[in-house]
Amino acid sequence: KEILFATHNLHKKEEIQQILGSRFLVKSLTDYHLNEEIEENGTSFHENALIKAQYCFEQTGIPSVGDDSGLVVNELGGRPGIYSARYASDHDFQKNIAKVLEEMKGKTDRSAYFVTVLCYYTEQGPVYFEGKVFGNLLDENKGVQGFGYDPIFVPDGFQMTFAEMQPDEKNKISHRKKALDQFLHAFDL
Ligand code: ITT
Repeated sequence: KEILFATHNLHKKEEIQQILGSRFLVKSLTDYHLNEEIEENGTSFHENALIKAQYCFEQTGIPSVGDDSGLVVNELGGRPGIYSARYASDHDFQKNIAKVLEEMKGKTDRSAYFVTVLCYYTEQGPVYFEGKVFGNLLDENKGVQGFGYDPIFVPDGFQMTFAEMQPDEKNKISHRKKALDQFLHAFDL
């Protein structure tokens, strides 16, 4: 079963494919030759997920899923939040991590969460699913797996960062996994 995700992010696509398993074939915007940048000017994860999914549905006529995700840090008033992909520099993970670590210097409350909001867009309009995973931020990078802020995030109940876990371990407990599970349940997929 083919399923179209409105993303340009290959790391996301790979994670989604691994989470959904071989029953599904995950396609991205690139696979449909939609190489244009979509302007994500929404003011919430939900709005940005909608912008991506609706764009993709309108371009292809195929029911589409948008994934908008980010890291929400309590001490930073929720930042980087919806600006996670471009907090210091567009998709430069090391610079974005460095900015978060700089702002978190000396802070004792290091709690944060990752969130994924999925928007499934069909001719009937949008439906949303959300997954969160809570944890704490380190003060340095650890591990090389995953992407984005994974090297500084230790999920509750674990002693290692997402970037120190094997991909299948992260994908069992992640925000993206939780959101995708809800999506699958809702449509009995
Ligand atoms: P698309 O919009 O094309 O899907 P994007 O990378 O721009 O790709 P987002 O706007 O949702 O996606 O930005 C999410 C950013 O949050 C992403 O670039 C990472 O820096 C971070 N992020 C999202 N999920 C993550 C995860 O599972 N682990 C670590 N960082 C993550």
